[in-house]
Amino acid sequence: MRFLALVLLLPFMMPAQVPLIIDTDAGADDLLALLWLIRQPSVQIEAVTVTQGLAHPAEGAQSVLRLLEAGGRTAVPVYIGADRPVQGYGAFPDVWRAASDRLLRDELPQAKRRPESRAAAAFLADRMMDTRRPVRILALGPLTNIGQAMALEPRTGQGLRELVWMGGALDVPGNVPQAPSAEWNAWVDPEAAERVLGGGFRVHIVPLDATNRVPIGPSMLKLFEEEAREWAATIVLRLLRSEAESIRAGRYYAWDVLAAMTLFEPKLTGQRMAALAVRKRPRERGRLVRVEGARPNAMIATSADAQLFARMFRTMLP
Ligand code: AGV
Ligand code: CA
Repeated sequence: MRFLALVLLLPFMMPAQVPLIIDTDAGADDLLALLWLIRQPSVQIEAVTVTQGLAHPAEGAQSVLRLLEAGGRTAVPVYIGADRPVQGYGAFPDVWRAASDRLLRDELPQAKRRPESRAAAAFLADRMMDTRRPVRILALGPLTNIGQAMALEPRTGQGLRELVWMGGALDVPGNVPQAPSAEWNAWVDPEAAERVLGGGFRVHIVPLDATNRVPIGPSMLKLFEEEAREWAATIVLRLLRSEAESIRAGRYYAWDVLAAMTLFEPKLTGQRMAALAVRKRPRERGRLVRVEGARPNAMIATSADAQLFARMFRTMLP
């Protein structure tokens, strides 16, 4: 039994050598996740694709370029995605979007490089088909870019080793006021999430069930206020400060950082296979549900180890 569990889990413990594409909506915790990954020397970041979500893609790409340059990863191409979800008009609140668009503008100089001219979905459609060089995707926002890539190239996904997505809520309440059982990334583009769940490749979801266990509270902010000296720690501090209000109110979590860390530390989350579907009708839009009797199509992170998370997060203080 234990052997069987290990065999089933094995493909999810990915070696760091498989290159990684980060698909992000460039919010504050997205940039924390990107910074954490930049600082792992073993990670081969092949590209960053910016999706609509918290930031607008063109603005988000500027934040990503600034951070990559500061971290010395100047050869990583950055692709801009479409401005609208695959279907519908779901969008994050304007105030969140405006704040996300401005991230790192005062902290880091404008990047010397520009984003690629090719659209994110076109790049992904090709890359996800290349079976000679398998790749992983870490998706940290609405799945628009990947959903679009799948529409462009129906055979795509064969070259995708694994897709890890921060999104959804399964056995816990959602975080979208207008659809209480949905999580934001799923609610903004449920059609894209549905395509990904039906893609036939390995999907690993890090939903609110797991991220609820890793709040970033006032004590973490205080720690960085007191100890941040080196550049990366200073950037962490600035990004946390931009969310100080939510942090003090107990409403801030290391959503995307947890998803990034699961690529390295299988012990960080409890995991289980599940057969999932996503609802699309207005009141339930973006809600993840289990499908009785269907074949499992995703691995779900069901919980997280808060202490291990805190230890890993503190490595950003040198
Ligand atoms: O629902 C979690 C997703 C993550 O990808 N995002 C934030 C992370 O980037 C949406 C979100 C939920 N609550 C938020 C969010 C808040 N209070 N501020 C900004 N974004
Ligand atoms: Ca995000």
